[in-house]
Amino acid sequence: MADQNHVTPSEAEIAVHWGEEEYYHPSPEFIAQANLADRKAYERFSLEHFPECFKEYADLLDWDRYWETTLDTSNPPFWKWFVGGRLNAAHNCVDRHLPRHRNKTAIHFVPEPEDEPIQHVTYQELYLRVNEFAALLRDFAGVEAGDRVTIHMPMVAELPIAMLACARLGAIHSVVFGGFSGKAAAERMVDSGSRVLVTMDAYYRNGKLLDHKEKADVTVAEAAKEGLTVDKVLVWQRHPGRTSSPTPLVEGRDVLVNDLLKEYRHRTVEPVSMPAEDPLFLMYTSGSTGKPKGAQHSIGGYLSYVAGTTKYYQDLHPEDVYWCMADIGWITGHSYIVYGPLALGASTVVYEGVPTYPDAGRPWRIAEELGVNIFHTSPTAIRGLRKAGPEEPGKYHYHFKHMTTVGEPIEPDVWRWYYHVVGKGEAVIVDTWWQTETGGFLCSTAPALHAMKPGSAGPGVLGVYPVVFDENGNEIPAGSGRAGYLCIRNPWPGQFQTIWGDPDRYVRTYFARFNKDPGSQDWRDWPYMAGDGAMQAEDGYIRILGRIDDVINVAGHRLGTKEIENAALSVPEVAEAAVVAARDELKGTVPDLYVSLHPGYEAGDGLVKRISEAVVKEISPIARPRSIHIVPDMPKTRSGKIMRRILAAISNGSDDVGDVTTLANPEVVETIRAMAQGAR
Ligand code: 6R9
Repeated sequence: MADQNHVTPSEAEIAVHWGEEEYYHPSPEFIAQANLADRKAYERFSLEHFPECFKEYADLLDWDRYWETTLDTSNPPFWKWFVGGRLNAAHNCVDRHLPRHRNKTAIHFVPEPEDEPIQHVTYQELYLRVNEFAALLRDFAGVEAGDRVTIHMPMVAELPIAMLACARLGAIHSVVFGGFSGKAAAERMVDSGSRVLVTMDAYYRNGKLLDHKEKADVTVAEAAKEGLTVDKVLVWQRHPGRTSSPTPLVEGRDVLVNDLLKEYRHRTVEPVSMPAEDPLFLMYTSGSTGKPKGAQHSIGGYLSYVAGTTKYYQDLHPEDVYWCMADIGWITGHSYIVYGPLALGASTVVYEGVPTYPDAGRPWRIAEELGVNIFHTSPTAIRGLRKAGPEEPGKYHYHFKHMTTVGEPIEPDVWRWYYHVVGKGEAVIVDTWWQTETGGFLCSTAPALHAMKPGSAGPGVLGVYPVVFDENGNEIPAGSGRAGYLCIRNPWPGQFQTIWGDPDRYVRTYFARFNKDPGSQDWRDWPYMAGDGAMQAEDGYIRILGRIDDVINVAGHRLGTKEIENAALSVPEVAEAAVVAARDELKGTVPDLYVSLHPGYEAGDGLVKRISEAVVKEISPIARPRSIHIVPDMPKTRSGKIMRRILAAISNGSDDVGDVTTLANPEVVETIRAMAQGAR
């Protein structure tokens, strides 16, 4: 068995091999202080005790009114958790900590120019600032419970402040990743019907001050084209009192938050007591169509789940300094920078910029300066830091007890560098598998209970039961060496409630395929299909193989191939576009774009550049294709479907493109291969 917790100090630092498998063990020091050190917890959370076991997570929160029904399954698969309960998320993340933690830092904000001082926002200050902004949102922008508020902001302390202010009012925030284009923000605003945009004038990244306000103007104009009027644009200033964006304010619509806030000084707003099942936020993510979907998360279930998983899997204690180096614009940041740590009254780090600027020592300097002891990041960041400064961590005096990797599969070699060099052999690692839709971790080792295995996420977390199905819905037994569709047998409180405005798509995408009986009210008949391929080893650990749908994971960011293709198709010459995932040393996978042109057009006149710019404008620089190949024709089946499998093989330098005999135009394959592989 993998999960032995009897370790000797000498074993703690070295890999132990069990047959083919490589295991690492937590140190006795870590085990001695861990929040989850008793194996019996897994018995408490067994399916026999489901769903009542999740009361333990909900009891981590303050409830205005306790719930009557732990799980309501009467309208499958729209599960309802903690029904009848009432609470407020901002109260739970801020107010309730004041008696004991008033002067403790809630948020360490680390600005990008390293000479700008770090801001330590205490719980008291957070309380004041959240209240003031909530008062402004309510009294100036007219925001009420249930309204959607779009927040398109960079990584600054004002971002969680804006989120918590919405939560205080019972409004639903929809945070759009700061690096997304104005147009991408507009699409999300229109879908959610939100009339208020919270933004910032500018921010720093890679040594440059980027104008962010200009994106807001694009957002409002694009939203108007779709019939949505944005009433208010609330513009925070990165440097209060001095304008850092050349883009002017629009009279009557835009307002400088920092100025207006002076009118709301010391104003307090009662936290609105909300039903547990009301939405806390929407988080848009990519799926297999061109339209991003708004994953809707509840207040009670979500907050309970992130509090519980932060406590047990991040092993967060009140005295820890915790840094999750993700962006709050992604689900990881929502759950494990903002809501999880703040619900537990811990200190969380929000940093501006990138890990490798001005050099690859930056994260380790921050860790040293703040005394960070729990560190959380992605394989892409680890690969980048290893490449840019393999010896850097050793130069700094920080000590991590715990580290996380999330967002994409991590290569065992990269894992070992993380363990030995970043963690200095002292820190446990959890490889946490989960998704925007799942709210919190689903598969991970329990850091003090299970041995770590490089490249594998681990077993299901407390109360979560993964299963791998084959094409026909038969369970693939653990240890069989066969891959299949990763699913979860049971609901859990962090699970999203629906896709905003599209409940049918929610059922179709995640439940229809392996549902046994559409009329059943038994949750056992409704496994959740994650969209990832996976293998389960004999020890129960899950190894994630990657997406099985039309989603590409670029540096941990989910991008829909259709979204990129649609952007390419906005260029008039482009007739057809196909995007495939190409392996990349740093980012895991990157998009490669193949396009064919309308008759009469030819490549030239900077066409490749225009296509590339269209993708950046419609989505974001992270979606920019690695290469764009203008091909004479796409490989197609006789029914006219583009064979992306063949293009993917070509992009990945494979000599074997598989069977092409069923193609309508097999001869084009060699032409494309010569063009694409010749180009590199
Ligand atoms: C949290 C987050 C979800 C997709 C998911 C999977 C991949 C996430 C992973 C992982 C291997 C891990 N993924 N964690 N793959 N190992 N530990 O990343 O959410 O942005 O929605 O992406 O990311 O493919 O389906 P999201």
